[in-house]
Amino acid sequence: MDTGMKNILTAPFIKEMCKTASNMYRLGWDERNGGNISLMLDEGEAAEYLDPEGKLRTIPLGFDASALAGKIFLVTGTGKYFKNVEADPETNLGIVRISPDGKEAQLLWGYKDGGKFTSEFPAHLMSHMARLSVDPKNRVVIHSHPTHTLAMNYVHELDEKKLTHTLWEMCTECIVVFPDGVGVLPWMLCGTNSIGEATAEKMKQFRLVIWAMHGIYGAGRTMDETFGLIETVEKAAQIYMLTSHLPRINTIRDGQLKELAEFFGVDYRKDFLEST
Ligand code: 2HA
Ligand code: ZN
Repeated sequence: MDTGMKNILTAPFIKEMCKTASNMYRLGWDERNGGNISLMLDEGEAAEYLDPEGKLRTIPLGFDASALAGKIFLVTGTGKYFKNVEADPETNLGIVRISPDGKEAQLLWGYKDGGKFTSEFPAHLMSHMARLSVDPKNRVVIHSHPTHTLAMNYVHELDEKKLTHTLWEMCTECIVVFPDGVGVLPWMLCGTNSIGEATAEKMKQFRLVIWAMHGIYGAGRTMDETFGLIETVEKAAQIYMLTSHLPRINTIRDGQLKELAEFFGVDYRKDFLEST
């Protein structure tokens, strides 16, 4: 039967999701079932590949997502391994539409083995809502367990100003990539609405939020932007972990951070510089 639909496995959004999950796995950031990704799809683009009436089943969300009613998300599955996404997207990923009352996700494609979305989907959706309220172009939320970022959590103070400042000092481009800094949540139980609400609250100010001793959340307009944010924090954390036990002879000074931010025209957290 020719439905006129394009093959979804050829869709750019599926390919990009697969590539991102594979990259993150190979970087060692997403062991076992660690990490999750959600991407809000353009409705017109999704309709080229999916019958909007072709609802496979509904899955309760467990919180009120009515602000996202009708929105369609491509999201990694619970218990699924990033390692396996590329070889079998239809089992490891799903596409869901938020129901009109915001209480359920309508499964349009994927989770072929009867699975469902990541346990962190409430945190993702709440983060989408928070980011959309400050940036209507936000589309992506990524959660990951990058190694050096996590290591740094054990040896550096988990204070937003101090942590951001240290990261900015580690690579010249950091303040340009994440001028808004990095938010930090204390250790909290994951997979709950509470951590989702706390993450979303931070997301109103930050595109990056550290979950202490667990990992990081990033949000952005595209997969590249969001991945790049996490990648840049991870690079800075790696430099920190390679150098923090050695005598520090050189550093990037606050005046230089300011010069960078001004030259590249970014609106940075001025209160995160030491001198303020
Ligand atoms: O989905 O990373 O935080 C696995 C996780 C939960
Ligand atoms: Zn996690």
